[in-house]
Amino acid sequence: MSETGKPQVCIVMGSTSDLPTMEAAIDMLKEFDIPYVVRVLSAHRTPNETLKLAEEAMDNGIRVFIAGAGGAAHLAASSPAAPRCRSSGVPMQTSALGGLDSLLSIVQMPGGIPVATTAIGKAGAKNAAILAAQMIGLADPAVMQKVIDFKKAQAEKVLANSYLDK
Ligand code: RP5
Repeated sequence: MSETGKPQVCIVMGSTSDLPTMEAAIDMLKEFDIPYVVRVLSAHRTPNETLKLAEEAMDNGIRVFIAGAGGAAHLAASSPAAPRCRSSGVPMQTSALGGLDSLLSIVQMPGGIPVATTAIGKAGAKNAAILAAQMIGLADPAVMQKVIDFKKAQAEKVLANSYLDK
């Protein structure tokens, strides 16, 4: 938990249709006890409100954006307009092109617009939250310990089923 208890991560998605995917990020932030806010805003449909969210983010205690968007997914570039925040983009799986459209539009940011692009879909949403925890954990040992514990438990689960020839 942050010292102030204020949200440190902003999960933003372009549409409510992205929520089933982005719940994987919400679940991970809950596991790490990282306070968060969730907003639905679109870089294309609500550009002014999206920019306002980015502008106000730092003053509101936000350190990391996780932006989920599909198709021509500009949202991950809009949210990090807040210069002191870090941003991950989660490409949504789309019915038209399977998410390759989302992936390429998020990963191919022009120079000067850093966005950490994750895998397509739920795995990407989960990884964006773990990445956020690792970033926050650099200045918060309690969060970093939770990430370490998570990874240890994950490894133990794999190793518990490692010998299939018994
Ligand atoms: C994007 O357009 C959203 O992130 C969503 O993935 C996609 C489709 O949105 P809807 O038409 O389902 O609202 O902005």
